[in-house]
Amino acid sequence: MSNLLTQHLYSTETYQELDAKHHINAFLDQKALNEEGPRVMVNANGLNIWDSDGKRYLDGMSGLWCTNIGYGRRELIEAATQQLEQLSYYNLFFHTTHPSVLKLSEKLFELLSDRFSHVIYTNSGSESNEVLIRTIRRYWDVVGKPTKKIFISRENGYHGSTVGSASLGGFKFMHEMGDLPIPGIVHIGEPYYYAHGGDMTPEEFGLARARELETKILELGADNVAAFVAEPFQGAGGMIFPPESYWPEIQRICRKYDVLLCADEVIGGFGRTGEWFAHQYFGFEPDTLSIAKGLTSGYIPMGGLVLSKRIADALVEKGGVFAHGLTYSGHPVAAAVALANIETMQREGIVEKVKQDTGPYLQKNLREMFAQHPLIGDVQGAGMVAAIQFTENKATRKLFANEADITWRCRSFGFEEGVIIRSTAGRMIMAPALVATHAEIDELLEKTQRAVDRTAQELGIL
Ligand code: PXG
Repeated sequence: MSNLLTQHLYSTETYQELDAKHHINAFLDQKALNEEGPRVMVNANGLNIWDSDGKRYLDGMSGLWCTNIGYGRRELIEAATQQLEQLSYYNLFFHTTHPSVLKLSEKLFELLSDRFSHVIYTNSGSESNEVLIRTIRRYWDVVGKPTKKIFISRENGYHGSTVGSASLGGFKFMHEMGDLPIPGIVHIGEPYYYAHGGDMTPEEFGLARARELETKILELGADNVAAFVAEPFQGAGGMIFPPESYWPEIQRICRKYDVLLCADEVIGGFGRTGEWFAHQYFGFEPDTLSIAKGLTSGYIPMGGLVLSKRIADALVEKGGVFAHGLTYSGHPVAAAVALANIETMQREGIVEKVKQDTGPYLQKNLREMFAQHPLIGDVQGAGMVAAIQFTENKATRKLFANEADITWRCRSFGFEEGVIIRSTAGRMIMAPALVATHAEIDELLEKTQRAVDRTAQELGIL
C-alpha cells in the first residue's frame, strides 16, 4: 500500500485547495468545509481505506452503503478491463442491444421471484426513482386508469437528490431547496418507533403508521393513487427498521385499493440484510424495485428499476412506444462489473455467510456491547447493517434536543479512532462490506465503542 501512496502527485493541502476552488460538495456548507478542508481518500482494499496523510480507516459504511463486496476485487477490475477492450460502449436505443447487459439481466432475475420479469437500467438510485415516477404513471394510462397518478411516500424517507426523487423523499430541508415536492407526491409518517411510538407497543405503532396509508388513500380517493413508495428499512433517515406489524399491513392496504407497492432497494438490495433483497427479509411482495449501489458494489455507476410481470406485460403488450431512454442505460462496462459482482457473491456464498455467520455475529455482539450503555437506548439491524439509538433517558426514550450535534461528535471521534461510521439525527449507523470477517467486525465494534464512550464522556455521563 505504501508503494501506491507514494504515487501521489499532490499534497493534501493542494487537493484541498483544488476542492475549495472547484467543488460544491454534497449536503454540506461549502464555505465551512473550505475552512476545514475535506479528508482526501486515496486508496482502498477490502474494508480498509487510506487518506492522503496515510491514515488507515476501517470503512464501516461500505463507502456510501455500496461497496458490498469490499474494495479492490480483481474479478470486478478484470471484468471492466475485458469489457472496455471488447465493447467499451454501446446502447439500447434504435433497435440495438449487447451481450453484457443481457447476461446481467439473466443473472439478476435468478435472484428474484417469478413475480418480476423486466428491468429498465439507470446510472443511479435517483434516476431509478425518476424512472419509477414516469413508468408508473405510464402504466396506469396504459391499463385505462389515467386518474391513478398520485404517489404516497414517507417523511424522513430518502429516494435521491433529483427533482422527482427528492420529492418522493421526505427530507424537509431538501424540499426547501428548489420548491419541492413537485405536485402529485404526498407524504405520510415514518415507522420510527423509538422517536414517535409514544405509549404504544411497537406492534400497535407499526399498525398505526401503516394505517396512515389507508387514511391518505381514502382522503385522496383510491382512483387517484398510483403507488406507495418506501425503503424496506430507512437508510439515510437513520437505519430505521419498522415494527414487524408494519409491512404486512402496508401490503394488505396496497392490495385492497390497487395501489402499487414500490420498494426502494437502493440500500437494502444485494445482500445487506442477509437476503439478496430487503423485501425478502421483511417478507413482502413489491411491484417494483429501485436498485443501484450494491448492484455493482459501487465500482461503477449503475442502477435500475425492476418491474413486476404485471406492469411489464401491460407496457410491452399495450403500451406502444415507451418514451424514455438514457445514453448510459445498461452501459456494457457497468453491466460487466455488475455481473462479475453478483457472480463473485454467489460463488463465495457471501450473502448466505452474512445470514448465517457474520451477520448474527455483528448483531449479537453489538447488542451485548451497548445493552448497559447509558447513552444507547436501542440497537436495530440485521445482517451487515445496524444502528444504535442515542437517548437522554433510557426509561422514557427521551431524545436529546441537540441529537444531530451529538452524533456528529461521535462520528468525528470515530474518524480519530480510525473507523468510519455514519451519523444521522440521534443514531449512529454501520453498514460494513458484506465480506467483513469476524476480526474486522471486532475492530469495527471496538472502535465504535471507543467513539461512543468518548461522546458519553464529553456529555459527562460516563
Ligand atoms: N434511494 C435510496 C434508498 C438511497 O439510499 C438513493 C435512492 C439515491 O441514489 P443515488 O445513487 O442517486 O445517490 C439513495 C442514496 C447517506 C447517503 O449518507 C445515502 C444515499 C446517498 C448518499 C448518502 O446515508 N442514498
